[in-house]
Amino acid sequence: MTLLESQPMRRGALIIVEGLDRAGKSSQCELLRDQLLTKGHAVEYIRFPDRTTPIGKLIDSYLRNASHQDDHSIHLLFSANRWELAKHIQDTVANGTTVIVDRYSYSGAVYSAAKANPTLSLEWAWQPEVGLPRPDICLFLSISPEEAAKRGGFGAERYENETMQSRVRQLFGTLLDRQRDDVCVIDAGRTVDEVSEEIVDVAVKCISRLDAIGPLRALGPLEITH
Ligand code: NYM
Ligand code: MG
Repeated sequence: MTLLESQPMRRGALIIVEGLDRAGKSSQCELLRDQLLTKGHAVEYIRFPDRTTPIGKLIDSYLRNASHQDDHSIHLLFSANRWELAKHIQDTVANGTTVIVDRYSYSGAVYSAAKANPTLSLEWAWQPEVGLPRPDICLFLSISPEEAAKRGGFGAERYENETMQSRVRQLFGTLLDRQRDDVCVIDAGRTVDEVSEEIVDVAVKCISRLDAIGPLRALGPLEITH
């Protein structure tokens, strides 16, 4: 038996980082990537929305208030933007590379449902996510409204206002409760280093559990809690 045959390739992990605007997601994703690389893991870092694709460009224009879209229509574009990378994520993970994703289906469902459009419920919003690669772990960076306020004013993009953010916070709570198994809530109100240390620790533990988890799974329908 050759060395290759005796040591089958281990897959990478799919690690999602979620949270409100200003929770520090992007900085923490970059720190996590650097730490995992230092530890010898192969890593790729992806952000959603991916504004570089044709669909991503429509989303970018909408977020910058340069264009208008029906709420359902833009919602489905955000989802399509994940579907267009789904195969790439599957292949990358299968080839042994851990994929870190900055925002995913949770942001997708929660931000759209936060618009309080009577025909766009959280359940409706989740539906197009069913079947996408399911994260091995979702790290939710939790920050209080007070701490968020300390981190400076809102940006100029759509959704970056108090009303939306407080609805988003509430809906994240509802959604993450229903997906409890895969979620790890991180107190992101601490120093960058403290937060990073915990995130790296959780990510490394997740990678070491992959044999027990088995192959990459798919997102299922929302659990009914009532
Ligand atoms: N957003 C992001 C959505 O509304 N739906 C989605 O599916 C995703 C991935 O885009 N305010 C919103 C949340 C953010 C905005 O993201 C841009 P970022 O990470 O702030 O660039
Ligand atoms: Mg933002």
